[in-house]
Amino acid sequence: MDPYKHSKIRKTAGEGVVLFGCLNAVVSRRAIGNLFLALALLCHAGCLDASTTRVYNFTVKPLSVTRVCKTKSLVSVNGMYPGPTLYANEGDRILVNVTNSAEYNITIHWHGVRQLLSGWSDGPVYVTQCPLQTGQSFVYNFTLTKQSGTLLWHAHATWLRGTVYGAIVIFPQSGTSYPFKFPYKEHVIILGEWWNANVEEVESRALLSGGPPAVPDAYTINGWPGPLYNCSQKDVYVLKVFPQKTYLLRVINAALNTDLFFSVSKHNLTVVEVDGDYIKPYATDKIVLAPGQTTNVLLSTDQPAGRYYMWGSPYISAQNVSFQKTQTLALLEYKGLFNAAAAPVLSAFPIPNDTNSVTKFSTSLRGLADSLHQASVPQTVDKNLLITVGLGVKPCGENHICQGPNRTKFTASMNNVSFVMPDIAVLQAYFFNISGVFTRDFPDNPPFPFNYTGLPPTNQTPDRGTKAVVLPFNSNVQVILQDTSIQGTESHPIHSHGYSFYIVGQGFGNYNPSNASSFNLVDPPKRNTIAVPVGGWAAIRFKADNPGIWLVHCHLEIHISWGLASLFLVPNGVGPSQSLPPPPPDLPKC
Ligand SMILES: *[C@@H]1O[C@H](CO)[C@@H](O)[C@H](O)[C@H]1NC(C)=O
Ligand SMILES: *[C@@H]1O[C@H](CO)[C@@H](O)[C@H](O)[C@H]1NC(C)=O
Ligand SMILES: *[C@@H]1O[C@H](CO)[C@@H](O)[C@H](O)[C@H]1NC(C)=O
Ligand SMILES: *[C@@H]1O[C@H](CO)[C@@H](O)[C@H](O)[C@H]1NC(C)=O
Ligand SMILES: *[C@@H]1O[C@H](CO)[C@@H](O)[C@H](O)[C@H]1NC(C)=O
Ligand SMILES: *[C@@H]1O[C@H](CO)[C@@H](O)[C@H](O)[C@H]1NC(C)=O
Ligand SMILES: *[C@@H]1O[C@H](CO)[C@@H](O)[C@H](O)[C@H]1NC(C)=O
Ligand SMILES: *[C@@H]1O[C@H](CO)[C@@H](O)[C@H](O)[C@H]1NC(C)=O
Ligand SMILES: *[C@@H]1O[C@H](CO)[C@@H](O)[C@H](O)[C@H]1NC(C)=O
Ligand SMILES: *[C@@H]1O[C@H](CO)[C@@H](O)[C@H](O)[C@H]1NC(C)=O
Ligand SMILES: *[C@@H]1O[C@H](CO)[C@@H](O)[C@H](O)[C@H]1NC(C)=O
Ligand SMILES: *[C@@H]1O[C@H](CO)[C@@H](O)[C@H](O)[C@H]1NC(C)=O
Ligand SMILES: [Cu+2]
Repeated sequence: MDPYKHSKIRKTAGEGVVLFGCLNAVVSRRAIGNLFLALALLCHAGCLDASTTRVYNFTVKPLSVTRVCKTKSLVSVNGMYPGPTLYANEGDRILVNVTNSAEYNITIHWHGVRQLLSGWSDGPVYVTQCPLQTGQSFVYNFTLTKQSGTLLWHAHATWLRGTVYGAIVIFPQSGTSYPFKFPYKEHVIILGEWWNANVEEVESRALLSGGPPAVPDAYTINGWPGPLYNCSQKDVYVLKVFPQKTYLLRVINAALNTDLFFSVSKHNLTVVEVDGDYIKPYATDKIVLAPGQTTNVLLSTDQPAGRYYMWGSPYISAQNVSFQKTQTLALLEYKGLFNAAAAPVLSAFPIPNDTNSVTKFSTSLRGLADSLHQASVPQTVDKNLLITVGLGVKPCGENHICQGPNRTKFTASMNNVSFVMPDIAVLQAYFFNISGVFTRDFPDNPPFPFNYTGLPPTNQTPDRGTKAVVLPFNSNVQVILQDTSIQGTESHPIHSHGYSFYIVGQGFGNYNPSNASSFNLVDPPKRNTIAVPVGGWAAIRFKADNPGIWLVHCHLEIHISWGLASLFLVPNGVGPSQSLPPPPPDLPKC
């Protein structure tokens, strides 16, 4: 089917694609004059037709793009940057035929999709599948079970997700609606990074030198950097709005290595959903998203007619690191009379290390947890893990010029194990009993306890391996994620594949078992990516009801390159409804 058939799309010069959103018949009647009225009438309670399978073709191919005075060829999907949006209703099956017509090995990950019993379609390279090599196709096949809101898809091989990314928009199940005021229109806002260099080279140069990676040349909103950058006066995403309406913005952070604040000058944002799960409405002047996080906000166009800048600004939690200190701007432009010669309104940016704002935001989120959207927070724990997340160093090796600390190379680890990417997919090794690819001895606790956020240990070189921790089927799992001060504390956005989890607690310093008494087991937010507080900890809980091999990793791309990753192995339960089926016949081979 045509992915946009039942959505209202407008193309504007220099703007890419704007979704005119999820209108139901009632709303659209008020929008008489809307060119798309006829289409809107087709969509009653949901936005899409009643079919329950949605088919997409993704062709991965080069695209020539010019930004900030630089023209380059980047890897795209279907010649779009950002890539196409996937639209579906909750409960639908999605089939995406991905064909690789680029020169790189690639996979696509459907970030935040639970992949219940469909682990073969998850996407992380050499974890659930071997890559699609040039010329190969693979049909990703999964359902969107009990999730609605905004997620994203992105490449999951090397650093290709720097340009290969797009939104996943999941409307409420047919016949149901949002648990908040029905928006007049809705739009996808994807924050990203632009690199003048080829992102693959940025990665390989960093890994060769062992030092920190180059910083991006710009941040972007829907692929556009905005007027603060050179050659970019016209490269601005423009969102035109009517006054006195409520808009739903689906905000996504697709940056490789940067947490970003997002705000709309002079407007409050009411957060209603994060990472594909509803939360209690929370009003704020700015939101913050780590890479991989998504946030739906309502925006009321209640200010005087005019032009207001929306912006993305970096949140940098690590000390003494270089970063891109600029901001990406986009325009919110009211329909109506105003002085078009006046400069658009621009509110003040936060300081880059504004951890106070980040803490206020993240600790204010509460799961919706009403009678229709009940929370199922595990009240008891069967499997308890304490996992340190942090950096480290490794020896330079001979004949190298190493640019890490003290002429070493940077590395990173979880529980002192730096993840080694195998060359056969772990899920295949698991399913077909191929030995020598991974082991099941990832430790439940740090092997040598130390003052994690105090003075770092002198030996900062972790162990290496492809190690999984086994989570018994249907067990209630609690993981305390603990930042370390090794090579500096930093907020690591930890993402789990195959599971969303409840964030039951967080704090600064070292986790203390007495902290469990103040966990929120009533209405915690549910996410797939938790930004562990810098120099602190976060506690997450979930039920291990999805058999398979699941990558859990830092979503700062340089950190996963350095090994900040591990594997959850969840064995089958009883019978086919609790077991991972065999791989699809077209799964790429190594
Ligand atoms: C996908 O591509 C196939 C050809 O490979 C074509 O027959 C089909 O119509 C396309 N489907 C969509 C939804 O574009
Ligand atoms: C996927 O798309 C490719 C390229 O168009 C095509 O050759 C292949 O037959 C398609 N696969 C399926 C299952 O439709
Ligand atoms: C998708 O997966 C479902 C469930 O395993 C299966 O029944 C169906 O045949 C698959 N569809 C395609 C096109 O592979
Ligand atoms: C614009 O270009 C100048 C000259 O090359 C450079 O010094 C400056 O950093 C650039 N500004 C941005 C925001 O990239
Ligand atoms: C935004 O919210 C704050 C706190 O609730 C309030 O003081 C302020 O007036 C609001 N601003 C706008 C523009 O609504
Ligand atoms: C933020 O950075 C500035 C400049 O480096 C520093 O002076 C300040 O103490 C930092 N603030 C916090 C909250 O870390
Ligand atoms: C570099 O090595 C010296 C001497 O061993 C040590 O004191 C210092 O902390 C090291 N620096 C870093 C950044 O690891
Ligand atoms: C793998 O080993 C398990 C346990 O020994 C066995 O039940 C299963 O059939 C084996 N799978 C394959 C594909 O050989
Ligand atoms: C850990 O280090 C911090 C920071 O130096 C210090 O305040 C704290 O007392 C130390 N904790 C223990 C148990 O030594
Ligand atoms: C990490 O593992 C290495 C290798 O076994 C060991 O030398 C080092 O002391 C360990 N460090 C910590 C903090 O556990
Ligand atoms: C965690 O427990 C420690 C020790 O009792 C306490 O100092 C700290 O405030 C607690 N943190 C949170 C977030 O509850
Ligand atoms: C592409 O993938 C194949 C199969 O895993 C592998 O043999 C090959 O080395 C990969 N190529 C590159 C450039 O990584
Ligand atoms: Cu990290």
